[in-house]
Amino acid sequence: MAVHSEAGLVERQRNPENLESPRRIFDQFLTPPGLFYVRNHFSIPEIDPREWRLSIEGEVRRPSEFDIATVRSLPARSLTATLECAGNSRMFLPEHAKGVQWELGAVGTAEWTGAPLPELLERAGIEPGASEVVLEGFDRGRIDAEPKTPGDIPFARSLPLSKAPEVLLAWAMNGEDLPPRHGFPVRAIVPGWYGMASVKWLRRILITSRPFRGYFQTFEYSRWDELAGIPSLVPLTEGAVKAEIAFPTAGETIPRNSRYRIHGAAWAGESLIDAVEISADAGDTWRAADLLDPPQRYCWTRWEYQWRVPSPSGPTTLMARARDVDGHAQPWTRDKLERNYSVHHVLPVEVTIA
Ligand SMILES: Nc1nc2c(c(=O)[nH]1)N[C@H]1C(S)=C(S)[C@@H](COP(=O)(O)O)O[C@H]1N2
Ligand SMILES: [Mo]
Repeated sequence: MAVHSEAGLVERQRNPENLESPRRIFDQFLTPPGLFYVRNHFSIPEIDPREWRLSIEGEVRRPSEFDIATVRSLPARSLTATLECAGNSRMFLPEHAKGVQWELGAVGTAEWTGAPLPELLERAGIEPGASEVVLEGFDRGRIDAEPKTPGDIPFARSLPLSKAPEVLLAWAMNGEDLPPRHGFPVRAIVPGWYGMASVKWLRRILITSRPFRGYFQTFEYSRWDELAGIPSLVPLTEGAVKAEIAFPTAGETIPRNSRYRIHGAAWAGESLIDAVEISADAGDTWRAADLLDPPQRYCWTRWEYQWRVPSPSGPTTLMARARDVDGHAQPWTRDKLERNYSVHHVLPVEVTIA
C-alpha cells in the first residue's frame, strides 16, 4: 500500500485515483483539502475554466448555459457538510465485498461555498410535471466488467426536485478554489446524502419527469428495498447514523491501569447526533462519550471518551455506537439489503491490554 507523500493520503487505487484520508483528520473539525479523501470512477478531466460551461436543459422553459463568471456572480452561500463515500468501511466487512477497500477514511468535512441550486433552476424555469434533477460530470469512461456499459458513459446521478433547495453548486472548499480532484471548477454538494450524489466537474443539469436509471443510480450505489415483499433496487440517498473510532486502532497495545483517550467522530445523514456511547467489553456495558463539537446539521460531531484501562491484561473489544435525535441507532448486525454499501453497523476494534 503506497502512501501519497506530499499529503499523507493513502492510495487505495492508482487509476482512477482513489485516496483515503489518514486518521489524523479526526483531530480537526474541518478537513484540509489536501487530506480530504478522493473518490473517482474515471480519470480526472482537464478543464480550462475559460472554456467551461454548465448547461441546464430538459423540462425547462429556458434551456441555458452558464460560464464560470456567471455562476460565481450568483448569490453565494456557504455550507459546512460532511461527505462520506457509501463504500466507506467496506474493508471491515467479514466477507470480502467488491469495490474500493476503504477503511474508515472515506469521509471528511469541509466548508463549501457556491450558488444554491434553486438559483439556476429559477433562471431556467422548471416545467410543471418535472420531478428529478440529473447532475452530469465531465468525466467519462467505459466499464468493462459485467454489466458492460455501451461505450463511454459520464458519471451522473439524480435527485428529486424536493431535495434541490438544500443543494449547493460549489466553487470553493474551505475558502479556496476547488482543487481539480474535488471537482474544479464547480461541483454539487448534496448535504446529508452519501458522497455519490455530490457530482464533481459539473457539465450539465438535466430536468426530467421520469426517474433517471443511469449506471451509478442502478448497478452501483443502490440497495435492496422490499416492495411488498419483493426485493427491488433503489438508489442510495441519505447517509446512515454512524460512529467511527479513530484511535485506538485495531491491534494496538494499551498499558494497563492507564488512562486512554478513545476518540473519533459520528454523523447522522440529514439528522443530528444525539449521543455516542462506548463499550470496552464487547458490547455488554455502554458509557456516554463526550461530544466535542455541538451537533450541527449535515456535519460530523467529534467525540472522546476517557477510558480507565483496567488492570487485567489480555485482549479487549472496543465499540462505539451513535444514535440520532430522530431515534435511529446503529444496528448491531449487518443488513444484507445494503449490498456492498452503507457499512454502519457497530464495528469491533480489538486491542490488547498489557
Ligand atoms: N463527476 C464525478 N463526481 C463524483 C464522483 C465521480 O467519480 N465523478 N464520485 C462520487 C463519489 S462516489 C463520492 S464519495 C464523492 C467524493 O468526493 P471527493 O472525491 O471530493 O471526496 O464524489 C462523487 N462525485
Ligand atoms: Mo462514494
